Amino acid sequence: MLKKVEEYGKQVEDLALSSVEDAENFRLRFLSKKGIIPQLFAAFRDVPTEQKKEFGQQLNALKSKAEAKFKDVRNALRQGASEAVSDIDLTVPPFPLEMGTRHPVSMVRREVVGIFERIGFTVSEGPEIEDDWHNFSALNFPPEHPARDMQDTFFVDRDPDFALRTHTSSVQVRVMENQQPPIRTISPGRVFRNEAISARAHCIFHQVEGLYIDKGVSFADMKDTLLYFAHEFYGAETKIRLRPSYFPFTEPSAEMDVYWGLETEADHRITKGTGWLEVMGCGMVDPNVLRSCDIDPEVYSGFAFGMGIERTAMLKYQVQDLRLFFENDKRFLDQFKAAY
Ligand code: 2NL
Repeated sequence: MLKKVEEYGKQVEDLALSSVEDAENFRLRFLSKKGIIPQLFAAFRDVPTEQKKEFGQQLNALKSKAEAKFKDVRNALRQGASEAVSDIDLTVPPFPLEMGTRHPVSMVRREVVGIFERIGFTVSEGPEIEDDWHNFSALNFPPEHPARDMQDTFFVDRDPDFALRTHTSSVQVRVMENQQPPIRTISPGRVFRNEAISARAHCIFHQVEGLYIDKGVSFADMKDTLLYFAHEFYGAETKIRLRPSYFPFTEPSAEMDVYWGLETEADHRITKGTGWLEVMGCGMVDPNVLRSCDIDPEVYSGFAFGMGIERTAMLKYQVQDLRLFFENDKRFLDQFKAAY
């Protein structure tokens, strides 16, 4: 028996292990449950008592030697492999992806568009750089109207004039030019005005405009459509009122107010003490505008309306400064996770 242990000891020393397979075969042969060394331990019981001490010592030495050799070889092989391939630990779990949120301007735009889509309006879009005709002339702006001034409009080119659109009415002019009534369209988009930036104004903002043209469309149809919108967007109990106003492209024109209430100090501040809040402009499309687009005002009539998205979002989410919508400050945007 002692001889056998000695012989195995020599084998353990002499075996050259140069690959992962060699090391694994070595482990299976000597160290695994049914390997040589456990078998020798099992045979220990039958060794005569006077030999037990020496045999035990030799056996333990063999086991240590085999284990140490296996460990060394494995470590050497591992190190070699990691140097050859990469030291990136592919088992480390990834960083969790941070959930983003929709921008508040997008949330309001989608909600407003959705409300009008449900009553048959389709979405229309158009270019952000417009010619004079689509942005001004077709919309009944007289040649000397102040909105055409350099101070109000960003011009890209002069004679012929091209400018950044100042409203999305230009999109609706394009729809009317390309399609005879009935027309029911909603035009969301980015618009540009040369204004000083403040808490209430920005040179870039977003609008949603709507247009409905058909035979026999009346001011009452407009009021009922806008009341439906107010109930959907501001709440089922919302009261509205229409105040006379002026736009070059509508006649008559009006501002729509919703009743906001006067419960808190903030209500007093934002409604200037009246309880009423202006939320959009509207009116019956001027016959001159229809004529410009080859629609006969003797046959057709219609209404149009427009609202600012940032302004609407400021009311909905109680944002005090319009500039926050353009700064992309994560601390601001993160606050809309709950609204999305
Ligand atoms: C506002 C007011 C308004 C319109 C937009 C419109 C478009 C065509 C013809 C006639 Cl093609 N009108 N749009 C009408 C009235 C008001 O917007 O305060 N917007 C922010």
